Amino acid sequence: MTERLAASWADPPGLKGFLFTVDHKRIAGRYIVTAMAMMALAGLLALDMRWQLSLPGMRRMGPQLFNESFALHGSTMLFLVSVPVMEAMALWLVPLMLGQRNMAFPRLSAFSYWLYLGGVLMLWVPHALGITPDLGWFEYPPLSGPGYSPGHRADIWAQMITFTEVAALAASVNVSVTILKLRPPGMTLPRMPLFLWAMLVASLMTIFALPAVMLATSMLIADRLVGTQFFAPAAGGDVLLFQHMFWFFGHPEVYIIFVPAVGFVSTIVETFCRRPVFGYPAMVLSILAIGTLAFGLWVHHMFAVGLPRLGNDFYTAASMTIALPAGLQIFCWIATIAGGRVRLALPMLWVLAFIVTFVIGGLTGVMTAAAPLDLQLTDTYFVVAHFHYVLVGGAIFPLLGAFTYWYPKATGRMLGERLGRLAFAAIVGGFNLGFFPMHILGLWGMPRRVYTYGPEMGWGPLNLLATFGSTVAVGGGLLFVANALWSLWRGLPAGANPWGAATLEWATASPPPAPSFAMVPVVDSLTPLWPGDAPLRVMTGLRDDRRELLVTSVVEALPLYRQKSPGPSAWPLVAALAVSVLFLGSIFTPWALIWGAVPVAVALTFWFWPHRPRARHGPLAARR
Ligand SMILES: [Cu+2]
Repeated sequence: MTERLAASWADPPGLKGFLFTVDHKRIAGRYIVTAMAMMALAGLLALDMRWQLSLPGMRRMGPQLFNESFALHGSTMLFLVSVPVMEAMALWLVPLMLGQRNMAFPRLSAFSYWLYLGGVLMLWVPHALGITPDLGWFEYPPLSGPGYSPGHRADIWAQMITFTEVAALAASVNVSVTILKLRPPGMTLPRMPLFLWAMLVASLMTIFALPAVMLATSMLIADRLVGTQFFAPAAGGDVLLFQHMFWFFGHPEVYIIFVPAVGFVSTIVETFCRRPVFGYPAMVLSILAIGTLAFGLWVHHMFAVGLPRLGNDFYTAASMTIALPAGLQIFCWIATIAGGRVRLALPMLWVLAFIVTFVIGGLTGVMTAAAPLDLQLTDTYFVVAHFHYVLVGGAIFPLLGAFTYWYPKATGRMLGERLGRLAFAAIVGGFNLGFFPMHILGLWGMPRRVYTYGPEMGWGPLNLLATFGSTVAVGGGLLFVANALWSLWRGLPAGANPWGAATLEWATASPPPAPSFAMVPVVDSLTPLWPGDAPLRVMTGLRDDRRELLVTSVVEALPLYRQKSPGPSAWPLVAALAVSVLFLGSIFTPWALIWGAVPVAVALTFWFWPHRPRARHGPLAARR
């Protein structure tokens, strides 16, 4: 790597570099750390609630505090952890896996992070001040409307959504364009790693799903602030409209979280079985099928609201259909494992835990997809057990596996193996001990969202077991964090490719330098780094005295042109601050939309001010 190239991509030193950086690796790093910190807080909240429920008639938490705790836990996990952390993994990983030096829109990455941070502060600063949203993670009207929720708790929740969803939309646009336009020469669509397919589909799903919930929460704020009647039946509004819009986002959201996990699992399985994932075309098609079908089943969250019978039947059938592509993926992974030389390293253990746990969650999903059974199970602990199996087993376990797998690439050190196995055992064992009994509690009729229950119900022993399991799992989580911090300092040095993996991110040093790659690699197979393939070829021709990326064609990845890539900039941060002020102000006065738009417009004007490079090299720079 030339010194000139490194200098062109280096950030300014100190605070300026920290605030103005557009390096996808730095931005994604802080995105992941913030999301992991949120996950730790949400986990501790959950533990607090579990202790309250451990014995009948406990008095350590009152009903109001319990309401606030589960609302904060759910909102944090769904809006501030799951989707952001997947976007963040993509921000870090996608350019590296493409052999590229940055995202397609580097300043948009920075804007996305700062706005996400705004969403974190929007929920947790009021919590610290004692104004915590207390209506669950979906805040249905009329309960969240002006009549039943005075004050600003409901607005805080609704506007936190706007922050995080704008951030997620920005990241998704960025990720999908990067995958489509910045692939290295030779990486045609059929040679694209499954992780990139998964992130492409998840990003497109985000772009389709998220506007619905932003619109719903904005309408809720309008109902509360300026007296519109969108959700007020007395004035011709419709309360169910909110539920439809919410779940039109809410169901695909589950898959927006799960599909990236499919990418993690496929990557890890490939590396530790020493063979490409069995049935690549079937995998790609099933990812696409999930991405499409996920938009046709949201009503299964509303079976109990009294919709027409035929509607319920349709959504039952649609919900069961999506089990087919998901099942197909499970079989492809099992076939890969069965036919490969499996190495049970730590990331692979997480994958095995994922398969077992996710299959249990999928089966209970098929059960709740049946409208008649769902009428019995809805709002009981059975549903709590089901979605924790799906979300923790289907997304968090693969995420922790991915974290373990790419940790050496990001830090240059291996994650401690012994402590890692201990944390793994505690998390997976504790999780199953904690959540499996909830299926039975739900079948016995224990409702969700109760802060306590009487001894005569007979729910005490299983709740105690659930609390014990959750405590072990949270302890395992803390061990995982401790291991990550300890390994940063004491982990064994990792080379460029410690796992012997096949994808391009392992072709550069660990951790990757600021420009990531000295040259653009050229790919001629699915597994360019494995022996049996020709040594990696590279392309020359990008300038090293300024930031440039190679843009290629969408299907064939043929080189098209060189594109100037922007350097560090203050404007993403300023624009995010201006947007934050607008969002915050608009829960107090509608005028914030008008006056708040002025600083936003100023920031965006400077952001998009065209910079023509001055001709410094005579004919070369003047060339088009
Ligand atoms: Cu659903």
